[in-house]
Amino acid sequence: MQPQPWWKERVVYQIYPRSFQDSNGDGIGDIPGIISRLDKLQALGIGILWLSPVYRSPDADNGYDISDYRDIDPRYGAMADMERLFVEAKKRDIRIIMDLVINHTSDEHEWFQQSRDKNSPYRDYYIWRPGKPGGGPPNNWTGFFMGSVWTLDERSGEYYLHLFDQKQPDLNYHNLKVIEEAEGILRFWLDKGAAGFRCDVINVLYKTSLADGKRSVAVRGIEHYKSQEGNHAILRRLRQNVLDRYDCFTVGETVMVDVPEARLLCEPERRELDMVFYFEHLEVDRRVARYVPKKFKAKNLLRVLAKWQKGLSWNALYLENHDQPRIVSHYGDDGAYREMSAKLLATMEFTLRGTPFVYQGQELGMTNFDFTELSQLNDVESRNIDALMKRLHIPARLRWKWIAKASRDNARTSMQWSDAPEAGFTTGKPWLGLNGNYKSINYQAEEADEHSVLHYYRRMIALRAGSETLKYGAFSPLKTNRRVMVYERTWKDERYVVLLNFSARMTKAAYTGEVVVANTERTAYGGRLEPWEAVVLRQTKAEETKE
Ligand code: ISL
Ligand code: CA
Repeated sequence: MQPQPWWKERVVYQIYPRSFQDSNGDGIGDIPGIISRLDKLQALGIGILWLSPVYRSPDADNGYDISDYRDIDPRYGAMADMERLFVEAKKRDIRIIMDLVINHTSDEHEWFQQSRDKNSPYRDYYIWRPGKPGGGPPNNWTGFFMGSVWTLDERSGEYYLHLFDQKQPDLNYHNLKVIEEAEGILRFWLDKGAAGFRCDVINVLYKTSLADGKRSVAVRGIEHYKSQEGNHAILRRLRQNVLDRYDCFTVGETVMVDVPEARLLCEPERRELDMVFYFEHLEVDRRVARYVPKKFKAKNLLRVLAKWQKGLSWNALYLENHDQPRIVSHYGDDGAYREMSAKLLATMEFTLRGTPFVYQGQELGMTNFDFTELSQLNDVESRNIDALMKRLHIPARLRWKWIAKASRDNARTSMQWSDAPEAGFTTGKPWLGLNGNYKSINYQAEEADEHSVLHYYRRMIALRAGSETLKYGAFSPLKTNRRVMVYERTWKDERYVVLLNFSARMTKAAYTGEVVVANTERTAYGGRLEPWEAVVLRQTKAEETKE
């Protein structure tokens, strides 16, 4: 086999800086805090860090609204701290990728402030339009955080477009200057030592037309800007002019993509992105977007996983991030089987083909928050959804039930380091809140217990690192039903069979082989899976499988 790029060999760890480690008692995690925990990340075995935004920001969407791309927000530290982080990470053979948020800026960015003046050269950096002749916004589009995408700016009497919050105006990618600015931002961080980018909502940059959108419950108008040819051209240009000149990679967050669309965005011969985050595998138990639930079935999950495993030559594997509920509360059982199911989900993630991403706390089996009312939440999306559902006359109890399950704040509570006050995250008061279960679920306790979820993650990371079959072997689904999924990975003479029981019932699954890893103490497999058991069997060509 040809030597493979380093970003296929390594595991990525996502840090949401504001909730990871506070170093100065203001209740907000920061860069010195991250540096103080690097040894622990190295011990976990990860080789790449992805930092959610640490740039200067007024914080309307927790840093995804940037007011200066070349500066660190004082809440997180100074540029000198960031430079020290690059150096300290490098010492531990950890590379860092930055979050690239270039679909929109903050409304407090200098460009937007200038842009409010009709005669400014910056006017054309954003998308300004007069209202409809009879009054009202220029078209009928609705955004990702609900409501119209247009906000009227009193100063110039025109509307500006924002697919997200009104404090996140979209840049105008019909303007070459904007593309050049983006190139400058990429170069700036690559020159500082970044090893690549996670590219925020990167398939909606280019708005082909501003015509009215088709009827739709959510994001009306998306057919005019999702994965357009103009967007592909921009990605190719960024690649040619900048990215190809550095040893780096990109993973694009691509919204509402199917396999054919994703292939156009990340198949190697296209020379656009290196991988994409899609969402379909996290939505098999949802009806409308993320908020209306439906029953989980293992076979639906395997069908989606298989489609993407077969459809793309390389996957970005993830089960959690800062926008998703905790996976153990989502597809696992965060009660009696928390540890078992967290380990089962780890087994699944690390035995699929692609680059695995672990979100902070996932390696501890951290659960959804235990908040009891909306006022404890901070997330702009949760608040807007609640308001929308209220207008639809959905009763308060049901609204809260749905939001509590799906809110983005589930993943944003403080990292649980120890059983000390505030879980060792801060000596002050955390900006969001701390899960009451931190006394038992925390890094320190799990470090001391060799049967913990943390130790299991270490084991899975090491197992993948040492196995060509797990990294590069072909994937095929073998068998599935409501509760169980079985798939194989094959490479040369070796075959791994992965058996996962997503239920509290004992289940039969007749396969043979030597046990490579299991989330139980077993050393041999006899054809029956315990509740929430995960087993990986290894066979070589000589042996026969019986089904
Ligand atoms: O979070 C979502 C589902 O609830 C998505 O709709 C999300 O808004 C979308 O995936 C885009 O996410 C990214 O860009 C947003 C930011 O709020 C998210 O945190 C970020 O991951 C705007 O920059
Ligand atoms: Ca701090």
